[in-house]
Amino acid sequence: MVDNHQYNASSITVLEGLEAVRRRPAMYIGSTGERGLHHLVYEVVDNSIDEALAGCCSRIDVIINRDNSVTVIDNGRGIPVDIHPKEGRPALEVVMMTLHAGGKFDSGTYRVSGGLHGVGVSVVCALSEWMEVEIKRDGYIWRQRYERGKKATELERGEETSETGTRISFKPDEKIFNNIEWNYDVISQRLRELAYLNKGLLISLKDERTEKEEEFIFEGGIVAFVEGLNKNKRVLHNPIYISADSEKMSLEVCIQYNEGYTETVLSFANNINTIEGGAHLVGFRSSLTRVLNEQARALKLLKESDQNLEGEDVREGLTAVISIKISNPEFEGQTKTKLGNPEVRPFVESVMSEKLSEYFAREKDTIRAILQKVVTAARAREAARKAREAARKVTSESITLPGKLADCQERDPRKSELYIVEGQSAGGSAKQGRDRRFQAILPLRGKILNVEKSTLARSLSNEEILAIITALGTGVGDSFDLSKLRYHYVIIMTDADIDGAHLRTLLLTFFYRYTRPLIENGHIYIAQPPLYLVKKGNIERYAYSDNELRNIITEIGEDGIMVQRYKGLGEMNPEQLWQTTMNPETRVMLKVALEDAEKAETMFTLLMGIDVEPRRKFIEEHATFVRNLDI
Ligand code: 0RA
Repeated sequence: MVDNHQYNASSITVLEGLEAVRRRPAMYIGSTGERGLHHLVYEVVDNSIDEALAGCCSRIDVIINRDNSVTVIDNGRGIPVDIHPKEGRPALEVVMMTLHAGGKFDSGTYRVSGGLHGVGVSVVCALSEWMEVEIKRDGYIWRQRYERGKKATELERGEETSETGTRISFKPDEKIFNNIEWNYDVISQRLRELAYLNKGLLISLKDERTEKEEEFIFEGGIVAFVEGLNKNKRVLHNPIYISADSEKMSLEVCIQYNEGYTETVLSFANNINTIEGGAHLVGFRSSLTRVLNEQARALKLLKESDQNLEGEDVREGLTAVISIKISNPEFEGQTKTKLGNPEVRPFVESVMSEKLSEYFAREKDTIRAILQKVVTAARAREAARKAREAARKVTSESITLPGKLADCQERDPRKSELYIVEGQSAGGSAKQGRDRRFQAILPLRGKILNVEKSTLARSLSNEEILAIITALGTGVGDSFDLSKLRYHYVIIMTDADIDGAHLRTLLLTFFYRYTRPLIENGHIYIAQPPLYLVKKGNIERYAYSDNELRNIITEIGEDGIMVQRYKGLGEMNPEQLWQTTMNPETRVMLKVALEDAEKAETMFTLLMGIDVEPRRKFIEEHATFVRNLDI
C-alpha cells in the first residue's frame, strides 16, 4: 500500500487524515470494487447537488474521459479559495485534505448530502492518482493539483472571470482499485435518479470513450419519477404530490396507483436510496393505511362490521416515491441504507395524515378509485383466508357431512351425483323428485344474492362454502385431493332468473379459484330446467329455450294452447322436476369447460369492480351468459 514502515501508538495519532483513508478505503467508500469506485463520482456530484439545494447551482456536467478520469463541473458558488482563518491556508486545501471538512463552512443552509458515508471530496482526493480542481470564484479562475491526497501544486490564480463554479477532474488510483473502468449505465442511472430527486436541476453525462451522452432534467421532480415508474401501466388517478418543510427537514411524497398488483415504493433520504427503508418509510406506510381506512369508513365503503384494511391491501398496485432531506441523517443497517432518525416518523405521519386527507377531500374521484381497489384487495384476502380455514377444517376433522345434505345411497363416486340447488323450496322438490339411490341434494340458502355484498366470501357464507367442500370431500387449494371426490357429477341447479345467474357465477368462480381440477376433469355440470310448459288438451311439452317454444307452438298449433313460464324451480312439482331436469334418461346438462369458468371468474372480478347501482344493471344484461354456454 502506501508505505510499510512500522507504526507505534504515538505515530498513529499523527497520521494525516487522508493516509487513514488510503489505508482503509473500504471504511470510507464501502469497498474497493465497482461499487466503491463509482462512489467516488457520487461523492463529488453530491457536493455539487448541495450547491443546487442551496439554490446556487442549476447544472452539473459529468464527463467520463478516455483515460478513465472523470470530470464533474457545476455552476455553484465554487469552493472557497480565501485563507481559512483557523488553518492559515486556502479553504480549498482544507476541503481537499481534511476528512469531513465538506460542510464546515456552511452556516446558513444545511448541507444535506455529503455522500453515503458523509465523507466529503477529500476522500476522493485521497483515493485518486491525481485530482485537478478549477474554481471560478471571487473574480478569477483558480487552479490546483493533488496527487494521492497530497497537494502537487500551490493554488494558482488564473484568468479573470465573472462566473462562479467548480470543476473537479480525478483519476482513481489503480493502487487502490483493481479496476478503474467506469460503467456508463450505473452512473447514468444514478444521475437520472438525482435529476428526479432535485427538480429543475440539469445533469448531463458524456462518455468520451464511446461518444454516448444524455441530459436529465425533470421539472416535475418526483412526480415525473412516479410517472416514469408507471409508464406503460394503466393508472387509476393523477399523481398525488405532498410536500412539507420544517426547520430540520423537508419531505416530498408522490403516490399513484396503477391497475397492477405489485408495489413499487422507493424511499430516499438526502438523495440516497434507502433500500433498507427506515423511519420515513415506516411513517409513510402507517399513515397511508390509516388515512385510507378513515376514508373508507367515512365513505361507507367499509361497513362497521368490516375489518380494517391492512398494509398488504393498500400496497397492491401502489407506486410511490418518498424523499426526505434532513440535516443530520443517521444511516443504519447492513448497507447503511436505513434511515434511523426517530424524529422522522412522526413528522412524516403528521404531514401525510393532514395533507392526504385534504387532498382526498378535494379529489373525490381519486379517493374512490383508490378505495375501490384496496377494498377489493382486502376482500380477496379475506376470501382466501376463509377458504383456507374451511379447507383446514375439512382435512383436520373427521368428516361430518353437512346437515342440509340429503345424501345418496350409492358409495361409488363414479355413479354418484350431487345437485347443488338454489333455495329451500326447490331443494325440497329436488329431494322428493330425485332418485335417492345415486342422487344427493345440497340446498343453498335461498336469497343468497345481495348485490351489495357480492364478494365470494360474503355471498357464499363461510357455512355454505364449508357445506359444499365437506360434501365434495376433496378439500380446496393446496390440500385439494381429487381422489377424495365423493360425486363425479356435481350439478349446479339454479333458477332461470338474474339471481340464479348470479349464484351460478359465484359457484363457478368458487370452483375455478379453489377446486380447479374439478373443472379440468369435467366434473362440474349445469342443469337445464325448462323455461316453459306448453299445454294443449292432454299434450304437455317442455321448452328449454324461446326458439324451442316457437317450434312447439308451430308444431301443435296455437288454438287452445296454454303456455306457462317457469320463473323458478320451485314452481315445478317434484315429478316435473325429475322428468324435465334430473332424469338421466331425458335431461340435458351442460358440462362446464375451463374457459366457461374462466369467463365466470372474469365476470365476477368485473362485477367487483363496478359500483353497486351499475352492477345490478350489468348482471341483468349478462344474466343469461352461462345459460348460453356452448357445448
Ligand atoms: C465548501 C463551502 C461552500 C461550497 C463548497 C465547499 C463546494 C464544494 C464543492 C464540490 C464540488 N462542487 C462544489 N461547490 C461548492 C460554500 C461556499 C460559499 O458559502 O460561498
